[in-house]
Amino acid sequence: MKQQLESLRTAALDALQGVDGLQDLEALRVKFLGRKGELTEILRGLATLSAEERPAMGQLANEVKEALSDAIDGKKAVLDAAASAERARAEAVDMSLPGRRVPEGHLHVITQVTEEIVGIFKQLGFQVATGPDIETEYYNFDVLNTPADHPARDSHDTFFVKPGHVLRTHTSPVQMRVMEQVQPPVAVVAPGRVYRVDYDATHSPMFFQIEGLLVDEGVTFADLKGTLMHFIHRFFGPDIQVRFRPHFFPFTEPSAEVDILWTAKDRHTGETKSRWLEILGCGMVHPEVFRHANYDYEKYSGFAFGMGLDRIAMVRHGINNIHLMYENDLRFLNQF
Ligand code: 2NL
Repeated sequence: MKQQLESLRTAALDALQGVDGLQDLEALRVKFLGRKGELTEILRGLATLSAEERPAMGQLANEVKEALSDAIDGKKAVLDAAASAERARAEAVDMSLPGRRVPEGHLHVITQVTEEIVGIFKQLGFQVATGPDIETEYYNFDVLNTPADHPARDSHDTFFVKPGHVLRTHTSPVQMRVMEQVQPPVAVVAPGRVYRVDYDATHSPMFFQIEGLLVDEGVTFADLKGTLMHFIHRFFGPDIQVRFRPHFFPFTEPSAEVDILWTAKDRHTGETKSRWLEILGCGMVHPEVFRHANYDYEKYSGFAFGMGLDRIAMVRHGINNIHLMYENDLRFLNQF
């Protein structure tokens, strides 16, 4: 039995050398020290020994058991330490790595231009007004002194929603609705979507416009000119050259169009070229418009203006096709 115990010890310690995983280690412990293991098997033989032999053999068996148990515990500590070191390595976070960027959005180029223009007029005391995209023919044309046979009222130029209703072709109806609500002095700007039957590189059937209206006692064309010059110099810079050109609108008299001398670098030849670009239309509000608004046109006068926001954005950024701004291609939009 002594020999059995010794060779068990040797075999177990040998086997322990080759163990490199916690599962194998547990299997080894069961094989040698478990309730049905090899040591238990040998110890059954104790009963057959004489009373003299039994204590010494019992003591040896205990020694072997302790020795194996200690060796296994020692090995377990080594394997545990290796496993936790591996886990620490695998789960390590390198705090010096750069973070993941969250994609950042920004305002659409037309919204940027709109907010900048609205901001300039707000600082002059204008208030912002809005209204519906679907308008009655009455607000879109009649009250604006646009006769029933005017070409703009044709279905070739205007989207008719149902008889008597159109997609507004300008934001003037917004100012008309304001005038119905409040007596002068009024100073409002009305930015918003407008619609016309038109499609080419510089026209989209839906586009953006801002109009302005100022009415008070004693307002003159000089006020119109001073206000618009202030706006143009703030928006396009103090050195920009400006030209007022006589024009006609049914809702203003006299009327003018305003051009700026725009200098741009030719993208192909690189040479700089200057040309007059129309940026807005304006005029003194027609007495007929005041009559529809129930304003006393003997007492009050006023000016109005309108400009295409898409057009302004295109001039400022050298965009040659209006549709680029409506295609939502981020490679285009992110440039602004
Ligand atoms: C343009 C020209 C203009 C107006 C709009 C207006 C509004 C009222 C009364 C009188 Cl309620 N006029 N608006 C006046 C002159 C020109 O727009 O070229 N727009 C893109």
